[in-house]
Amino acid sequence: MTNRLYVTTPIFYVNDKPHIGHAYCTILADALGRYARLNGGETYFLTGTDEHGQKVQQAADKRGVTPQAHVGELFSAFKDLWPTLECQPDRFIRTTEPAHVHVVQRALWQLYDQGLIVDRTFEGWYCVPDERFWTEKEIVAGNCPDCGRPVTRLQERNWFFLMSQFQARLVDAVQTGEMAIVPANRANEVLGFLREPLQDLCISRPKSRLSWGIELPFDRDFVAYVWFDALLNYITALAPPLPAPTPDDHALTPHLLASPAYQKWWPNVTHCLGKDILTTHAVYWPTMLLALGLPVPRRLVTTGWWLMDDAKMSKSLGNVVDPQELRDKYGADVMRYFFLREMAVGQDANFSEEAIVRRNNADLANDLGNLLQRVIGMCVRSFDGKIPAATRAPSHVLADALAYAEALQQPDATRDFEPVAVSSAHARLNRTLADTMALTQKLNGVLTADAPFKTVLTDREAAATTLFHVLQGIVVAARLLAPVIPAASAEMLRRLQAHDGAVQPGTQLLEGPPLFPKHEWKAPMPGQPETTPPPAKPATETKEQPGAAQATSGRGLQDFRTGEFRAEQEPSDLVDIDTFARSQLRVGRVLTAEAIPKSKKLLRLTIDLGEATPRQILSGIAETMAPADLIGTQVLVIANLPPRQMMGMESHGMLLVAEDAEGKRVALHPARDVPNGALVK
Ligand code: ME8
Repeated sequence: MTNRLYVTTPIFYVNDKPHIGHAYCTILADALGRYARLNGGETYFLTGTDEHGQKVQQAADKRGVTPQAHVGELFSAFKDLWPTLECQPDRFIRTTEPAHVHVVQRALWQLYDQGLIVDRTFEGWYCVPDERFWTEKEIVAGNCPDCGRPVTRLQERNWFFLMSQFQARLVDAVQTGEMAIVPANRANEVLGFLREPLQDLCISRPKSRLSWGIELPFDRDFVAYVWFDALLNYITALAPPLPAPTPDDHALTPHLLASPAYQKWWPNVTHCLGKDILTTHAVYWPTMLLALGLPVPRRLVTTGWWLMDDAKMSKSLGNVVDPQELRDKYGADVMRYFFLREMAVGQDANFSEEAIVRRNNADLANDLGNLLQRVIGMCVRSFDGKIPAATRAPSHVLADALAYAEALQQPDATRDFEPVAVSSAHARLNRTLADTMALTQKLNGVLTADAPFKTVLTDREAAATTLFHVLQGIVVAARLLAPVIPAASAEMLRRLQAHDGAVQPGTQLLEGPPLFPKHEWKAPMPGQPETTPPPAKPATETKEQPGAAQATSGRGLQDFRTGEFRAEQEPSDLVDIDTFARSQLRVGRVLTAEAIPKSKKLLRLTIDLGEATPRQILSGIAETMAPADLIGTQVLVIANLPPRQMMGMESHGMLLVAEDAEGKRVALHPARDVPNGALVK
C-alpha cells in the first residue's frame, strides 16, 4: 500500500448554500486523509466550487445579478464552512480561476489538434436542469431518465469528444482494477453501462444558449460543457499556473508531466463522489484522461445518499438540512462521527436528528465520554489524581481488552480481523468506527469486571493495574478516533497528559466537564405532532457498579446468572437436545443491508453463510438497527427454514435477534470472528 493519498471531493455547484450531502462528502474526504496520515502517510486534499454552467447561470438570473457577482458572493459559503467542520483542505479550487480556465482551454485545444474533438450537427433530447442530451432510447416517457423532468427536442451544431474510441481501454481499466471503483458493486454498474456502445460526448454549448462558461479556444461561438470543465479541476490543482494557450504553446500534457506535484500525487488519487455522478467520473473523466495521454484515476469512492423520509435530500426538492445549524447544535465532532458511523460508504442512509442524538448519547457520551470521566474520577478519589502504575498481571477481561487494542493498531489484516489501518484505507469507515468503539465497550466491561472502585479498598495494586491499563486503552481509542473527532480526541489526550501515544505513571490527570453532553431529542418541526423522545441508551450504571449495562448486555444474562431463567421454565417448554439440534443455526457475515421501500420494519440483507452464493434474508429490525450497524458484522441465522415471501421478496432464513430493555430488537454477534457458515451448537 502506497503511503501517499491525494483525496478529492466533487467540486460543488454554487447555485445555493451548502447542505449536509456536501458536508458529508467533504468530511469523508477529510477523514480519509487524516486516517492516511495516522497510518504514516502523506496527503493532499482538494475541494472547491464548480462555478460555470447553466445551473449557476440560472441561479444568478434568479437573484438578478451577473454570474460573476453571484459566484463571487457564494463560493465562500463553501470555503468558509469547511474549517468549522474540522475539514482542512490543502487547496480550495474555483473553476473561474484563470489557472483552471487555461488548463481547460489547453485540454480542449490539445484534443482538437489530436483530432479527438470534432464538430457535428446533432439532434437529441435535452434536459435543461441537468444540461445534458439524452438519446431517444434513454428518455423515459418524455422525461429525463436522471431527474424525471421533461426533456426538449433540440438541434444544433456542437463539438464532440470522440469518447467512443476509448471504450475498450476503459473496460479494461475497470476490469483489471487499474481504476478501482469502491464499493465493488458500483464497478459492475459501470461495466454494465459499458456493455452498450459508448457514445461520443458533446462537450460544447453554443453561446446563444449559454454564455457562462469557458470559451473554446478554437471556436469562439461556444463555451465548454460544464462537466468537461469541472472534471479537469482534479489536475489543475497539480499543474503549475499555466498561461493562456497561444497558437505556439497550447498543449496541456507536457506541462503536467513536467510538474513534480502531478508526478507525486496523481498516481495516488482517490476521488470521493456521490453515486449520482458516477458516470461522469467513471466514464467521461477517465476517457478524457486517456485521450490526453494520461493515466486513469487510481480509485473512485462512491457514496450513497442521505435520505429524508426515504427521499433524496436535494436542493431541488427543498428538503435540505443546513450543516451550519447542526454544527452549532451538536458540534463538529459529533456531526463527523454521526456521518461516518451511520452511513456505510456506498449505501444510502436515513438522516434524522433523532439518530444524531442517539449516536451522541449512546456512543460518544456513554461509551467514550463517560468512560474517561469515570476513570479519571477514580484516580482522583483513590490515587491523588495521578496515573497509577501497573504492577500486577492483568485479569482475563483486561488482557482480552489489551489484546484487542493491540489488534486494532496492527498494520495488516488477519484472516478474521481488519485493523483500523486497513479498514480506513479501504474507506470502510463505519467499520473502522464500530471496531474502535468496541474497544471503549471492552474497557467499560473491564471496569465492571475488575471493579477497581471496590478492589482499591482491599487490593490497591490490583486496582492500580486496572486503572493504568484502562487509561492506556483510552489513549489508544482517542488516537484511533482522532481522524473523526479531532477536537475531542486532542482534549482527551490533554486530560490524560499522554505523549507519543502513552500514559506515564505518576502524571497528574486533568479533570474537565463531560466531553459529549447528552442531548434530549425533541420533535423538529413546529406544527408537526410531537414525537415522544425515545429514551437515550439508559444510564443504568450506579456509583457502586459503573458499566453494568455493558457487561451484562441487558436483562437476559443477569437473570441467567441468578438462575431465575431455568427456574421459570415450565416442563412443557423444554425441548430435547435432538429437537434443538435439528435447527441449523449458523454464523454469517452481512454483505449488504438496505431498507425496503414502503416497509418501516424490514431490512433486506445479503449474508455470506460460507455457501456458493450469499443468501437474501429479510429481517424486521429496520426500526432499531441501521444498515451501517450490520454491514460487515457477523450475525446468527436460522439456516434451515423454508423460504418465505415478504413484501414480494423471498427470505432464505431468519436473523436471530434479542430484545433490549425497551423491547427493541438488536442483532446478535459471536464474541469473536468465526468462519462464515460455522454451526451454532
Ligand atoms: O454534482 N446525500 O455538484 P453538486 C449525499 N458540481 N450526498 C449528496 C446529497 C445527499 N442527499 N445531495 C448531493 C455536482 N450530494 C458537480 C460535481 S465534480 C467534478 C462536479 C452530493 O453540488 C452529490 O452526490 O450538485 C455529489 O457527489 C455532491 O454532493 C456534489 O453535488
